[in-house]
Amino acid sequence: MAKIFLNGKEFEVPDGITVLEAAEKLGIQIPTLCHHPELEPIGACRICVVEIEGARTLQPACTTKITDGMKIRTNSDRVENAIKFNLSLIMANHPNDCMYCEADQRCELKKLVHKYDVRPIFNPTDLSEVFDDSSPSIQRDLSRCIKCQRCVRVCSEIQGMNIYSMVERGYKTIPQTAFDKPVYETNCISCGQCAYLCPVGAIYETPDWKKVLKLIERKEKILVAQTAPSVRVAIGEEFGMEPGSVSTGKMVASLKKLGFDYVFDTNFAADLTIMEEGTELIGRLKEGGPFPMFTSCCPGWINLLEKEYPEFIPNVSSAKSPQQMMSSVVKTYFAKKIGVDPEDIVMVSVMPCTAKKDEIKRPQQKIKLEDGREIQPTDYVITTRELAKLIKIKEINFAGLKDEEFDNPLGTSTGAGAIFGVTGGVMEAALRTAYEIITNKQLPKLEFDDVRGLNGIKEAEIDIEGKKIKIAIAHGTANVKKLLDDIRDGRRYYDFIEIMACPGGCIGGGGQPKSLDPEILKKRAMAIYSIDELSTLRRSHENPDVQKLYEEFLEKPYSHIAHELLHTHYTD
Ligand code: HC0
Ligand code: SF4
Repeated sequence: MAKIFLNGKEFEVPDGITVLEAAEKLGIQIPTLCHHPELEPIGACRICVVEIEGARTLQPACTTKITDGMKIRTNSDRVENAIKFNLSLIMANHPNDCMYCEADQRCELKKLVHKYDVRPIFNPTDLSEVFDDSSPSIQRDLSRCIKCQRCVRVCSEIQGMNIYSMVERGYKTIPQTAFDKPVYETNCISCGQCAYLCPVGAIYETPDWKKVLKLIERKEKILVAQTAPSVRVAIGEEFGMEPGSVSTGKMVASLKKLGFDYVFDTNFAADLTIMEEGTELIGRLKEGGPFPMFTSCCPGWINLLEKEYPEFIPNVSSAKSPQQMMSSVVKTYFAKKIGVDPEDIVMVSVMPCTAKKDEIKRPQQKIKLEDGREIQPTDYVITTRELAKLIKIKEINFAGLKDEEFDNPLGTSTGAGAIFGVTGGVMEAALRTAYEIITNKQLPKLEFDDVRGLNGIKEAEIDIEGKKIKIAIAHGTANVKKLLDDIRDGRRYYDFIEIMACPGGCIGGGGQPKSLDPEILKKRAMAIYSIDELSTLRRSHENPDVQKLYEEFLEKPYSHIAHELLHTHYTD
């Protein structure tokens, strides 16, 4: 432990931590912009400066390590003036047309500019704008960039993709792609982590909320929504609720209030995915491969597969993701049930993910109707943040809403479907079903502890009737690449692998509410597992509505019609 004096008071703090970490532990706020708990500190923005006795200049709190006896001031006039000055330098090159900016109320810069009452001290410089709307998933308006480099760092440190680097000098410095290519023409996998960490509105999800708002207000078609497993454990954060709150009923109620005619649960389709993917796994186990088999539900992973690891294409499950299974079933089975033309239904998905916006545009995902028309199953994807934006625009009091239930028959789900939203969850759900179908016995314990937790790569060996199945789970694309490289080069072998591109799985998706809480993924994961624990049904094959869907329409897993509607293929 080290003794420090912070703003005149004596404290003991652990050795080796930074001034910023020490202040956070002691409940003293130091403003930051480039800092993020998931990234290595770089001291680029100079907003976290503090006075340290004996040092000639102010020091950045994020990179300065505590030493024994250190005397630190965070509240002097000198510190405040420096923060104001540094903020005004940023504002000299930053537009102040906040009413048009996607970051709106959550902009970290705007909050600090307000707090420190900063006015630009120079005339705004005419920065040649870089506007990139090439991607269906993310847009870039680099006239708003504050050079914090969070996008560059998350894309390289956590995702291992290295799509951006800082180019040009001085105030013209921006994060740019190689050869200034539009981001969609690079190897970008659309994960949206750069947008998730952007403190301002320089990178953001492609704003489909505007189109959805128009749909709601014009109300010309039947509006159907589906909500992904991890939206319900995060959306409350946008409305001041405690991180880790489960807001399923309020989320459904808010969509109904917005004007959706039906709200279905992607968790239902997660159960359906297990029936299809589980059957595929059992088939491969009987036929001897190809192994390893990979899960297919994360579209960021599918983009990585096609762009950088095409040799694994035959290994990936052909099952569509739950999002796409749900929409395919809505526009066929459900449309028939309610007697409407599928093209009179607009299907909107609420997802934690920006890559889902890209997934729905894949031509291989189209479905063929009985009369030969080919249609796109999902029409629009909005992120958790975009749904919150719509709720705020419509002045709906989210926290005060009375819980409502999903509609039927596509609203019932099991705990196995719920855990899809967290790393390891798809694997656990698949094992629960595969084990019981292969052995014809009930699992003595439903929880597979080895596949849980936030370690980047998890592995285990599962014994199913004497047959040992080696499994692995990877999340965060840098970890995923490490695992794939090891498999490709023969350093590791597995039978079944779950891949999620974002850290934590969908709970940490690029479209989730922004958070600087270092424990945020743990809190959201705990909320997901609590949904499973409280469910009466916890195995996908027990879902009565999934069983009914097979009886009435799909016949059996892997049937001809299931193949037509629920499976896809990949291209390099
Ligand atoms: Fe996910 Fe999904 S679990 S990818 O993370 O499989 O986005 O939450 O909706 O489709 O169910 C995201 C989350 C989903 C899908 C499901 C899967
Ligand atoms: Fe990198 Fe993901 Fe952003 Fe693409 S979307 S630039 S892969 S962080």
